[in-house]
Amino acid sequence: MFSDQTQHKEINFDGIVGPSHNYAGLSLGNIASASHKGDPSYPRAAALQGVAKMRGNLARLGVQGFFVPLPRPNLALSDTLAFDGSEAPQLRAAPWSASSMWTANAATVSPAPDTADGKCHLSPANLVTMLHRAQEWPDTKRQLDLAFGNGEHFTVHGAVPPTFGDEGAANHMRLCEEHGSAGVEVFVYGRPGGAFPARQHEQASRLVARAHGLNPAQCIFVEQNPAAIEAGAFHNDVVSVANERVLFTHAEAFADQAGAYDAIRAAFPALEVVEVPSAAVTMAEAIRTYLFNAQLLTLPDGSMALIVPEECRESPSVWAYCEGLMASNCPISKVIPVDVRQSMANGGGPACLRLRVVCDPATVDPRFLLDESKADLLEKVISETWPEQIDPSDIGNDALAAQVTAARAALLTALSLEELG
Ligand code: SUG
Repeated sequence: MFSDQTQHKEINFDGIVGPSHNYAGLSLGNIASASHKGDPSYPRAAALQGVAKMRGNLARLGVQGFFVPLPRPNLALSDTLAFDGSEAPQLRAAPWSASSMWTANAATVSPAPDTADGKCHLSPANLVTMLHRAQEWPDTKRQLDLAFGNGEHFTVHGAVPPTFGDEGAANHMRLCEEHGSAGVEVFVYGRPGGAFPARQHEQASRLVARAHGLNPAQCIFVEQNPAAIEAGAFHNDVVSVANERVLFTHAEAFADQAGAYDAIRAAFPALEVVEVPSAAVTMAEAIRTYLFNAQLLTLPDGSMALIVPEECRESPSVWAYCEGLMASNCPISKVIPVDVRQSMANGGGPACLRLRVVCDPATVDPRFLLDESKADLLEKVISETWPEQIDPSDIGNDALAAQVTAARAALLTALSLEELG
């Protein structure tokens, strides 16, 4: 029953950007989404940017996974919303959202070394705070059931009941000596009552921890700084990221910053905090550039690389900080910018685009694992079938619906994943 932990690796499952990617300004509290509302989007370029990011990490790590876009437009949702042409354009856009690309919100994952039954547990996130995201979880679960269908190694749960908002791994961090060893899981929640919604509820996090069979002594529940949510950090992964023993965080990420470090250190004494002071990078600049929405990766030589959005290199304060980091003795020895601008314009950086699963890759359905030839195939299908441009006024149009549906079907056929059709 217990999986061979010596074979465990961290696998990043990136969401392939769907053919309906658009800027409808649907996410209250997400500054990028609001400020790009009404802009034309470029789904083909967006998806190719995502594949290029995956290729880079495949070369760095030797392993990379992906999830396919969910079915859009979601006609069942349009029916439920009783669309008759009189609905507001913003409501009309919800069934078209390509937001499943941000797989950090697909699920919360507790790897086998952390759980009572020695299996990796996954709970799809209910994403109830936003209508366009709340439609995701049943289709996400279908995909998780397939990718992690090996019941000897994985348990895929249902979503948390909708009263409690759950946004998945974006509010979950894991500290450990190395990925295959037992870890401490940190759940970050927001308190409602501010100008913007607190999307992760404490009780959702606690429920997930219980369902996954985590040892209560190895779970830490931390409140996000309400001021960070007000400033536009709608998920914790906009202000913090952890990898192995390192927590890379903004100094204003948590409601009680020192208390959070103390609580984590009590369970995980090896913790190394790399704290970015506000004097070096303001909260506003951290949110604008998504410095913390980075992938913090352990490279095969044991050193760590931070994969950041290109926007970080263009910011004098953020890039000066990154250069200082690379020149210092800190465990993060490389900072590598990637171009995910199409996703960034909707508030999704490199870390939003991936779900981390620690497991033996041999236990995953291989159709969800990338290699160079599959990356070529993805690029071919995307280049041939994804719309080049979508204007917000195209949303709802039958010809676009047909194109988007056919593009996804072509991808499923190419990947032998027709059962997700
Ligand atoms: O839920 N944007 C997403 C971005 C999610 C980022 N994920 C993490 N931080 N892990 C959101 O706000 C934009 C939709 C629109 O406006 O069309 C959107 O849903």
